[in-house]
Amino acid sequence: MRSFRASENKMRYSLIRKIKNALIYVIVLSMVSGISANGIMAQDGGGEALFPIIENNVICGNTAGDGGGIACYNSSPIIRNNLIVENVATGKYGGGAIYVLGPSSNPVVTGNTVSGNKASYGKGGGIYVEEGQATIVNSILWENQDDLWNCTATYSDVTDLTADPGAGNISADPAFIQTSVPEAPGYYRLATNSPCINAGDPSYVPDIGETDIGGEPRITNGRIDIGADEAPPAPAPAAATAAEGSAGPAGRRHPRPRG
Ligand SMILES: [Ca+2]
Ligand SMILES: [Ca+2]
Repeated sequence: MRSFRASENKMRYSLIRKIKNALIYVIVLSMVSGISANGIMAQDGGGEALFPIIENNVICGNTAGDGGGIACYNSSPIIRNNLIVENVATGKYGGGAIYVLGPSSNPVVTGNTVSGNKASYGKGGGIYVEEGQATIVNSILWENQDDLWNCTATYSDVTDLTADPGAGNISADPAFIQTSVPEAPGYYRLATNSPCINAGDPSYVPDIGETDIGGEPRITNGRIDIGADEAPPAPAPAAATAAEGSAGPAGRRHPRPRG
């Protein structure tokens, strides 16, 4: 996984089609005029650049004016299977994790874990849509300082279901496996008892080559999980089947002692 330092960080998507497997970590940039700098900025670049893919990144600990993690300006990126955690927006709008601006912005946000992000003004510490619209699905929006502002999500795990209703939404502790090290394999992954497992949109079909944050299959056990991490496949029943098989046909596994 590659780390980006602040000096490398003003990536305009007029030049970059995809950003994948990056660790974007602890970038603190002061607010500038207009839209502020941030972890990633997707900006109108024309053609394909309007629809970049931002996937499988760990975007954490960044601070910016609006859009601590990602800002979209008249751009419609696909933002999928990222961890976007513990970022801060200090500006007068919000979007600790994601900030959407510009009337032609229509990002698709799917399979992300968005947690622990903050906004100084208390609105949209998770995702803040100022203009345009965002399609948000299969995502954990948990314990941000206000998960969603001026947008809705479906098949997602939200902190407050009354504030953020949507088809298929749940509100339950995601049961993160927590470590303090962003590079650690367990960082914000799901424990085996997570309610997010197999709770995503049942009709979701991954793109070719799309994986979860760990590079593992995006769908296991027949249905996508909510958030960036897909739980491993359930243990194949082969072992149990073999055990049953060795025990003989049903009904004869517990023969009564004779005699
Ligand atoms: Ca699953
Ligand atoms: Ca996984």
